[in-house]
Amino acid sequence: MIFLYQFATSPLCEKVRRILNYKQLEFEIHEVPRAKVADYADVSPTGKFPAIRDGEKAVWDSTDIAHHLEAVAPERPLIPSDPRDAAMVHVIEDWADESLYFYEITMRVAWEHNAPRVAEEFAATMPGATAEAVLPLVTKAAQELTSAQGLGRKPQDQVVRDVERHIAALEGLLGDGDWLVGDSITLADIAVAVEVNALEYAQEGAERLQASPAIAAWRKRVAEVAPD
Ligand SMILES: N[C@@H](CCC(=O)N[C@@H](CS)C(=O)NCC(=O)O)C(=O)O
Repeated sequence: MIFLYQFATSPLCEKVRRILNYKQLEFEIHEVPRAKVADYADVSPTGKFPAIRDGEKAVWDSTDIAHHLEAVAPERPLIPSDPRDAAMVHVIEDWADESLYFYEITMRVAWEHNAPRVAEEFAATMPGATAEAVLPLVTKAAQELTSAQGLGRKPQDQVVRDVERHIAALEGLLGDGDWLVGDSITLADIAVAVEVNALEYAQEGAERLQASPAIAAWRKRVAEVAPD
């Protein structure tokens, strides 16, 4: 049995759930209380989640988890055997995890006009907490994170223009194909789809995504093949 340690509201944790489901692996979810992260240092010494425990082995970081699962459950592959395709999957996954991730955190959680849309979901992971009490805390944490990273210091209209370029790039990558790399689902599709799912919580993200039937159809394909 695999144990997944997660924050339910994290797209990177959604990424791991979808990988596990695509690979048809049994797993049990353990929601990490945000105030007790230090108690989980044995599964995630960085204090970041997702992390998994698979038997004796603990693996943290969604990319390392994806590669671990690919090694132990190669039957339904998500990383292509062709080296160029594998390289492309790696680059696209990194774009999702290290760039798109900060756009979604900025727009979905750090921007005060969008944050109320996610307050209920954050509160649901914190026993006894109300959405009203949770909202200022998660927004402040996201503002500090994105300010330190840099995106949080950009004017909002510039961030939206960046996201428009990212959405156009995603449409360009898809072209007339069904998947981002090759002719079957890969880790790249899952990594990008979870960030797009999170971007949709932001009003500006939802408006731009509504204008793209190709992205909508691709998200539906990902959700069918790799469900949450
Ligand atoms: N590169 C890591 C990033 C994980 C990450 O940043 N997780 C966030 C939730 S989405 C987290 O644990 N944040 C808490 C913190 O930074 O203290 C991965 O892909 O797993």
